[in-house]
This record gives sequence, structure tokens and C-alpha cells, in this order.
Amino acid sequence: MAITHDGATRTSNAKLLKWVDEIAALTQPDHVVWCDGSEEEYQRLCAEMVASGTFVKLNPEKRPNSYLACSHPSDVARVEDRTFICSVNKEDAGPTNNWAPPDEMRAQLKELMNGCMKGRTLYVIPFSMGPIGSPIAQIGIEITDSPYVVTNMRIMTRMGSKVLEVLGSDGFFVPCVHSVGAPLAPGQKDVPWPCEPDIGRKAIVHFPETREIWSYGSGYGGNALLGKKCLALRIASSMARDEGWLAEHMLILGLESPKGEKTYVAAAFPSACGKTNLAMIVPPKGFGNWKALTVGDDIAWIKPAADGTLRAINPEAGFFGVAPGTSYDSNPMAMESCKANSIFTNVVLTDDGDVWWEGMGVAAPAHGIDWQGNDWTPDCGRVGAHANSRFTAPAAQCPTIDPAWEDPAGVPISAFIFGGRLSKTFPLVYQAFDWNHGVFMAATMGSEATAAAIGVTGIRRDPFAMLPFCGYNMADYWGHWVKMGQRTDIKLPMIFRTNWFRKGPDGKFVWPGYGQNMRVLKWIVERVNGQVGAVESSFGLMPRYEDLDLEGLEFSKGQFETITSINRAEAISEVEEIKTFFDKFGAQLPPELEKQRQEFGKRAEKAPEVWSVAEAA
Ligand code: O2Y
Ligand code: MN
Repeated sequence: MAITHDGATRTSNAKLLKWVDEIAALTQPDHVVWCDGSEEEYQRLCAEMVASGTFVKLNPEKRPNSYLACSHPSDVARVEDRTFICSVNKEDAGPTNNWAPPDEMRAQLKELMNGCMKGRTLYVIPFSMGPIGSPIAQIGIEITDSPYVVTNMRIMTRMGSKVLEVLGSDGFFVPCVHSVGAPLAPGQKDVPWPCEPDIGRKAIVHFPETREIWSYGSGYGGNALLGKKCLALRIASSMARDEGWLAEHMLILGLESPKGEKTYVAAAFPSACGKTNLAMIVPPKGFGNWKALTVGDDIAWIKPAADGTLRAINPEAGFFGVAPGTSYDSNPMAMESCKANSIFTNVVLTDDGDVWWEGMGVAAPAHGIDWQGNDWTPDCGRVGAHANSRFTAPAAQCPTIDPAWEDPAGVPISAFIFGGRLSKTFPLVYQAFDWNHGVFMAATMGSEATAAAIGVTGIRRDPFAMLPFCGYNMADYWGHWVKMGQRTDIKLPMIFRTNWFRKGPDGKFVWPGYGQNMRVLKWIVERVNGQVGAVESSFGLMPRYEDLDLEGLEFSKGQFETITSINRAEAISEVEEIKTFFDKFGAQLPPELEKQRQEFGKRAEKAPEVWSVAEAA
């Protein structure tokens, strides 16, 4: 059957036309549609998905222009075990990535993709990661057989004909092929969420040297919206290493003092540390008129500018946030962002046509339809929304979006912040002594693992929060950060670590967190601007009680001690555990990091049994 093409005349880029033809010949769709990114196209696709049962249109009075999709139960999250970095040499993927020989993987993909779009439409999605035309932005073209992906990509990226104009006849693009892996036989009825249910046949594949992405079998999130984790982190991190910039799993936040001075910070956190909440933080009422403005909630691309500043853009245009736990208490700005024009995935449909999820901060509906399509009541014994259910919302709808969030030149970064979720040992906040110490702090960050998660207690390391997202050898990535610090043409930001999660003897969190974290951010800004003091500890430079602005918060010196004191034995055991972690990377480990570990060890040995800020000050 001849494939019908719609919109192919929109580009004269010979390489793009040839590639689309090749993928169409391999995947054998019924139609090829080049997406223009228009509102009409979005509405048409949404209407088609309502008709096919993929989307439920939500009550326009409650949730204007918004939709709910519920996935197949086998397709609810990123599939790390089936995510591959297929560099030519295995060592270039490193010990923390799944690797397969590129030729073997290409052969497997060819087999999987052969005829995989039969009975479906192949959509060509031109997208820009970053403001269109920004010198920091990159163009990708995603081919997909999922209209759900097209509509989500329209929110999450700048997408459509304008991108093809900037691409021109010979511009560079990252080719991204995606298929849900569910071809339709003639006359076969489609299902609301087509995918390949066999996890062993799903594959999310990156070829870092040739900058290609191939994804088969899943229609969900990071597996399918290929601009996000696949391009903006795995492929971009590889590009950044080669070209001398940084592609990071970081939020970007603008902090404005009452005098109107703006300081931008970029911050990385492992999952379940409140990263989205911090990206949209609302300072506590009466906190001296400080403002916090969001540039990005998940990814930062950071390039040195001619004046030596590191300038960051958010390559995304939307938020793909976790729904459960998001409420007007925990994150009012996220709630405002998804009030309209949003897509919800795997949450509860209420009887009045709205959405609901656990931890939304509003009473559960007496009855609803859960994410698996079953009747749901609050006492039925099951959660209504999947734990990884999501909202896809335009970033422009965030009331506290920074005025410069789409500045093609990016915003200047003055500090990097790295966090973790640790109930003991690690202080609330500390600053690196210098760049390499900061790289060490970030390389060794992580969160406490539950015994169930890894079989032992201890820290699950997530260096730079990049463990599942680094497109090459993690030790080489650390080496790249070390090298950036050796450049004389860059004004290096200060580096900090935070831990909002230290517990007291009663097993309860001591620091109130959420909006109150603004007090720690203020100390960081004041350190950057040389306006406040710090005390040296074995971990780094720390605030005294009086250095933190605690006005309006009942937080005693004793509580401060509880979350800032350092137990020598615990510090020494951290130094030893880092050795075991570093050993995984063998000769690839930058010697600068082992040196940092040894210096940390010496400081820890010299410290009193229990070190306290008050006594050291
Ligand atoms: O499960 C998924 O596919 C989404 S994962 C995700 C989404 C938004 C932001 N960050 C993440 C992540 O895993 O870091
Ligand atoms: Mn993320």
C-alpha cells in the first residue's frame, strides 16, 4: 500500500527527508503526518484520541482544555533495565549504564521496528530543546506512532514548523525514532494505550557517538517523550563533554532579594527529595520580601558565555510532574500550572469530570474511576492514582515563572546545589571549599536506601542525580566537571550541598522544609555575594545559628545543633563507604576525586567525637 504523506513540503532538508523515508520504509505506517505544532493540529489529535478512548476530555468548567489518559498497567514508568548506551566501546558507557554492541543493537532494533507501525500513522515532530534559535538550544526530530506523544511533546517542547524554518536545508538535528510497538493487522481494533507489554522487548537506546535515539515498546513519559531524558540528558551530556558545556539534571531558580538583586542557582536532587517543590518554592509569608522565580524544574543546559559566566537555559517548555503528593500546601505553583491546558496520566477521574490523586490536599471524591479504569471509593483499599502518575503542564502557566525563562542567552548561574535524603550524619547545608571539593560532594551524593530497595542499609549513590541519565562513563563525566574547573575563562559558581531530611532522636524530621528552605537559599545567596560568614567543618563551610535568617520561625539553637552536628565515627564510615563506591570506576576515576576523599578522611579523623557549629565558631 502506498503511504500517504501530509506536510512533507515543510522542509527542504535533504537529510531529514531521506531519514523520514527510511524510517517509514522500515516501520510501514499507513500514513505519514508532519506536525506543524498548531493549535488546530493539537485540538484535532485530542479529539481523535477522545474518539479512540485514549483520552477523556475533562470538564471544561473544572479543568479547561485538559485531558486524562490512563496507560496499560505494564507501562507506567521509565524502564532503566531496558535503557541502553550503545557506545562503540563498552568502557565509554561505564559501569553504571547498560551497554550493548552498537551493531547487535541496530540489528535488534531493525527487527523490532520492521513493520511496527502497520495500521498506524507515523508523526514527524520537529522540536527545539530550548528557545527556538537560542545558541544553547538543540533541534531534535521525533518520529512516533503515538498521538499521545505528539500532544505531550507540544507542551514539553517548542514544536512544529518554526523549528523546521530554523533547521533550514542543512541544519543539525538529533534523530529520535519512537514506536509503541503495537502494529495493527487489517481490521484489528486498537486499544486505548497500545504498547509492547513484554518488558524484555521494550528498549530505549542511545547511540552517543552518532547522536541517535531509538525507543521501542513504551508510550510512557521519559521512554517516549524523547526530548526529555533521552536527548536533553543522555545525548546532550555526551555533546556537552565533547563541546565544553554542561547538560544537567538540575532545576534553575532565580532568587530576588528585597533590593531587587537577582541570583540564579541550579540544583540537582535524587528522586523523592522535593525537587519540583524547590523549583517552584514560595518563600514563607513575611520573609523579608524575597522572591523565588522558576526558570526550570528538571533539566539545565549550561554554557560558558564570552564574559565567563555560565549561562543556563531550561531546554523544556513544560512540566512533567509527579501528581501524588502535589497539593496547594506542598506546591501551589505546580497546582496553578496544571489548572488548564494540561494532560493528566494515570490519575483518578472524578464523577464531575475532574482529576484527583492521593495527597492532592482536597477530600477524596466519594466515587471515581481509578487509573486502571475500575470503580474507586476512598475505602476500597487501593490507591486511585498510580504512584508515578503525572501532569503535563505548560511552564508558562506557572505564576512564578521567571521573566527571563525564555531568554535565548540563558541566565547566569552563581551557585550549584546538590541534595540528598539522609536521616543522619549529613548537615542541613554546607559549602564546598573549592571547585574540586564541590565535584566530590556532588559525585558522592545520594539518598538513604531502604533495606527493601537494595538489601542493605546505607546510601544509594546518585552522583549529580545523573545515574540513570549520563550518556557516557560516569567517571569521565566527573572528569569533565573537574576539567571545567580548570578553565581560566570561566567564572566558577560556588557549590553547596543540602539535606532537608535529617531526623531527631524521636525519628521525626527536624527541619520544616518546603517554603522554609528559602532560609537556606538566602544563606547560599549571601555566601555567593560575600555577605555572610561560615564555619569550617570536616564536610565543608557551614552557617552558624545566627547566620541563618530564622525570623518568624520557631527553630531553637538545640534543633539547629541536631541537624548540623557531625559525628566523627559516622563521617569516617562515610569516607570508607565512598572508597567502595569509587572502586567501581577503577582507573577511570579522576585522581582529583580520590584526593578529595583522602582529605575528607583526614579532616574527619581530626574532628572531635561530636563536632558542633557553636563550639567551632
Ligand atoms: O517515569 C517517567 O517516565 C518520568 S521520570 C521524570 C519525569 C519528570 C522529571 N524527572 C523525571 C525523573 O525520573 O527524573
Ligand atoms: Mn528528572
